[in-house]
Amino acid sequence: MVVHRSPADRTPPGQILTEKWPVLHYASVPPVKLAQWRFRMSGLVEQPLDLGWQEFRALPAVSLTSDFHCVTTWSRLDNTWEGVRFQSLLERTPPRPAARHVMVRALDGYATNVPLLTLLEDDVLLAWSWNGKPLEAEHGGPLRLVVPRLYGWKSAKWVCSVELMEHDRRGFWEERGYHNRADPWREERYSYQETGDE
Ligand SMILES: Nc1nc2c(c(=O)[nH]1)N[C@H]1C(S)=C(S)[C@@H](COP(=O)(O)O)O[C@H]1N2
Ligand SMILES: [Mo]
Repeated sequence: MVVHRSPADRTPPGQILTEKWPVLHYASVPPVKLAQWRFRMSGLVEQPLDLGWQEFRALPAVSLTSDFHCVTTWSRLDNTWEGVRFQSLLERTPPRPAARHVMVRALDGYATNVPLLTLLEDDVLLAWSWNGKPLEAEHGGPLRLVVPRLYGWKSAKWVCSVELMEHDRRGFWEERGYHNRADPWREERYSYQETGDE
């Protein structure tokens, strides 16, 4: 049986639905030339990965629809993303047994940390398309991370590398007062709310 949840049921506490798609980043849109673009995977992996754009696009692609929740209180439902599941990357580049955490880095100098288990969820992907169109540069094109179950700052735009780590380290906003875990259903917005189990 397919259960259709209403928009209200899909809106976490303290969030307001928007049909528009706001643009949010701390600096400016980095220039990207696809011919020079690289995606690297390093740290606790059996073999480091270094792919060019054509190689990345040749990975198995999926189309997934999910909701997006930004800590500044807007949520946008039903975004259809096309890209590569994070799972697929790890099938290609198996993690070492000690890997527990991931630092995701972007071309504007941004970084965000996510637990490896969260990135292995079915709905997490590195996306190059949104609602049937190529992902616009201001929204993270050519490639961004999408982690629907966490606040939007974990969905890094202009992704260029991921580092698998044993111990957790905090990313850009996590070091500047935002919550390490960032689950919108628990309203984990700020670091002062942390209890130590994240
Ligand atoms: N590289 C990078 N990724 C980023 C950011 C950023 O400043 N730099 N901002 C984050 C924040 S705070 C949010 S809410 C989302 C916004 O994505 P959007 O601009 O596509 O709506 O991107 C996230 N990813
Ligand atoms: Mo955000």
